Amino acid sequence: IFGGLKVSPGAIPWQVSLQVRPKNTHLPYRHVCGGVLISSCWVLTAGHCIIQNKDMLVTMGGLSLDYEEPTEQIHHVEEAIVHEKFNETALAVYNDIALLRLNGTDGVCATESQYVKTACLPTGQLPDGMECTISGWGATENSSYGSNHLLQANVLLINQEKCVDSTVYGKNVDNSMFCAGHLMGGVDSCQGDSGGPLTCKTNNASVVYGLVSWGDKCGKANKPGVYTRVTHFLDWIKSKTQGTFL
Ligand code: 4AZ
Repeated sequence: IFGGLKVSPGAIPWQVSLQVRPKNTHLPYRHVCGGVLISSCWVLTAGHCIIQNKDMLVTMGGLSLDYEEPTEQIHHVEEAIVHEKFNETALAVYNDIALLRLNGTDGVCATESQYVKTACLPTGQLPDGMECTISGWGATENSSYGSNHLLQANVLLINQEKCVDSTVYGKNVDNSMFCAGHLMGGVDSCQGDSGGPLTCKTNNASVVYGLVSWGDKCGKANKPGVYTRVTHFLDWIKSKTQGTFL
């Protein structure tokens, strides 16, 4: 996160850290991406975060990547479902969404607490200019390695016509994506934040409106972050989780 502030305990309780290690090794798990808890056993993340043949776990309820906090829950990933039309090109990432099914019994995986809560799925489009929140442990203006403490920043939803303007991203952005940020630059998501939440508060509930996906570097003027448009994938999410969501 560029231009961010440290998150306070319990402020972004749906944030997860997706961590991987080579299969069947004792190498340490390392943070690769963010994700969003949407029900006890399901996490949304970006398609480009899924690396095949790796052991995967998610941590939630913690703020630091350096040590395990008493509030933290760790869950193994049983299955990663990447969108069938996920496609990463040199210019853009299309259908950049995946579902992680956590290991649990009788539909219980994550346990709700002050520090662990689900985000709501959106029910419709939100207005241009709305202020929303991004968060993650990704690269910052001071460190390309990222932050050991979870950071957050506020960004604005950018009009789609502006996002596809030739001075911004042009035709590389389709309607399964949207831009958010500040056209002046400085406040943005970055590498390592991918898959993490862009949430907006509507009717006092936080809805996961976007997932950190891609962009032209980070924090540059006229190159806002590009987010997976979660509303475009509601039917896909329902079809993949049906019967096991809540
Ligand atoms: C990345 O490389 C990446 N500024 C993620 C987000 C953004 C740019 C790059 C958005 O994963």
